[in-house]
Amino acid sequence: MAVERLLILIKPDGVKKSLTGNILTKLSEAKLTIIGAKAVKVSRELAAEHYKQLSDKPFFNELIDYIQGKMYGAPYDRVFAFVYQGEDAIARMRRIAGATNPEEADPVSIRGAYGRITTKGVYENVVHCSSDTSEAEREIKLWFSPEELTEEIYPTKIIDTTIKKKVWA
Ligand code: IDP
Ligand code: MG
Repeated sequence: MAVERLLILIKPDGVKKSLTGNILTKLSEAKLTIIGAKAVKVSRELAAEHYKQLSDKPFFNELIDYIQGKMYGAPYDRVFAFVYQGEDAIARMRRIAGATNPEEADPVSIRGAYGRITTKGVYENVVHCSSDTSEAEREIKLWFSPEELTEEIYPTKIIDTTIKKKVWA
């Protein structure tokens, strides 16, 4: 079995419901290593890029609002993003997360225990979990820069930039 990495997001409904601790405890059953972690205010561009394979779905606009936490407002309009690494990581984490539809998810999984379907029909299922290695690589590179991870899991390169950068005043 191979070492894999994946992106986990605690979605804004998980943040709003104060489930961060419960979710991390449940995920820790998989005995994986966290190699990146941060809080993110999700821009519309990031949301649309993350879910680009679902752009033709009837629920796409609601899904983008949901991952941005639009309906919750501050201070819940954010996600907590993690990169986990370990043996067979993707299947193990998806088992703990549960099925996409929270009503069909195993009741002891995260989505089964804490998810719901909104009156607008959005599956508020508390966590995002990459579904295969290529999706995981795309998502990790989208959400994290190389220096935000404790391991160099993909090839990197050094470039010269003249980009303005915000630093502490
Ligand atoms: P996944 O999150 O289990 O990988 P995907 O099919 O990649 O499931 O869908 C991404 C997200 O879009 C889901 O987690 C859920 O929030 C939402 N979603 C997926 N399918 C539906 C649907 O049929 N109705 C409403 N929301 C959905
Ligand atoms: Mg998916």
